Amino acid sequence: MTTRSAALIAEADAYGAHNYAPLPVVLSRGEGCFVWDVDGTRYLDALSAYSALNQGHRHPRIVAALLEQAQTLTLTSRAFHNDRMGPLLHRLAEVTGFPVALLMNTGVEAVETAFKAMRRWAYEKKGVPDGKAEVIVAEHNFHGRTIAAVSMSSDPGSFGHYGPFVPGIVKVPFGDAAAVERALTPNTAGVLVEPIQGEAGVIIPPAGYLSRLRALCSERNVLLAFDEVQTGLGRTGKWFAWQHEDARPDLLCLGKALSGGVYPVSAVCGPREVMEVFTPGSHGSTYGGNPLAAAVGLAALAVLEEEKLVERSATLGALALGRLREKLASVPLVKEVRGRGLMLAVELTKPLAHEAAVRLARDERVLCKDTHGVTLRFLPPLVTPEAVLLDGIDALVRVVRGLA
Ligand code: IF1
Repeated sequence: MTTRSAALIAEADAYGAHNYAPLPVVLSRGEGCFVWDVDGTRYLDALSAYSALNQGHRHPRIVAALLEQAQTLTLTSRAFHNDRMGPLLHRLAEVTGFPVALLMNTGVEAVETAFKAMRRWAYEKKGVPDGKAEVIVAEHNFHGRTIAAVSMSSDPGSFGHYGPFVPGIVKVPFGDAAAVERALTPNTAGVLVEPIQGEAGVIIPPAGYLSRLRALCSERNVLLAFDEVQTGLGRTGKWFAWQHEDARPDLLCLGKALSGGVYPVSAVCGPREVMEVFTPGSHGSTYGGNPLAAAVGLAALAVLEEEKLVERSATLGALALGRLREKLASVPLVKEVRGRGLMLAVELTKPLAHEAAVRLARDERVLCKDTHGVTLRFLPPLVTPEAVLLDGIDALVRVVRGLA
């Protein structure tokens, strides 16, 4: 590590809270699927800020939209209208098939908004006694870092010493629709899950799980909400992960790639009969739906569509998954290779995933992230050229074989 990197790390360490333990890589430039550190070393970004960079770093179309809008109008608050929010809401309706959306900023705010919608809908439309609403969530979920989000978590690293927690949350095993059925009560407002669990290690539920949840929620007058902050907007080879089973939810949480990797934009999309629970003054955010966010969100969606990045994710993802499985099949250290679209993971039989990430960065110039000790996630931008992607996959294979 050079003195410049070390000095920058030391500065951040001296003045910042230590709520992360980053790899000792100091990035200073990004373009497309690549990033460069302060010493000019180039890396393949195989994390994409956990799927916020589906369109790649500094996509020219998205940056241009940001810069143009920044010269015009950036923020008005929602005390007034602005000329950019309506077009983004309209585009979201066309892309998601949901007639109404509520714009926020971060992913967890979208999840909180959906959580509030489910509770308010339960009291005002379903007739659940006030204060008694229950929301069913999946164990090993990740929905963000707010108190409500960590109240849903089953990871002590997320919820430890943050109590007391939000009541009315029922946790059931992910992928087990019968467990959801057993947990339903007359006070159940909703079921909230990630269609594929990201932080848990790209956990893909059994075929039919999502459509079974859909059927159960319809039968029992319960709202189904999918947190697609990470899986949405092309990452899994469909516009939305729920489309792998055609299990349309009642509420769809979006974030990350809606930002085009340049400015936080998130949204909750749903039918009018649910979203109308939000009456003036009942929910909001200073920055929610601001003109700069709307301009960026419109460009982010346009890039996904015009560059056919959803189809690309499906095609390249299948190629990458096949190559990983073929090349790691005989490696005893590998427990499972999972993936859908360009949301891929390699689970090891020993907690060596962090060491693998360290070696990938140091020896192969590929940036990945480990999770829960045993799983390495591989989420390159959807714009990654095929040859670069395959080189990244081969680098991952070399490192894993070297650990075995
Ligand atoms: C960090 C994890 C991933 C998400 C889903 C909501 C949110 C996230 C499915 C909240 C955010 C991010 C948070 C980021 C690291 C990353 C992450 F490791 F934390 F768990 F992706 F798996 N729903 N995930 O994945 O969105 O409020 O952050 O915009 O906390 O460092 P946010």
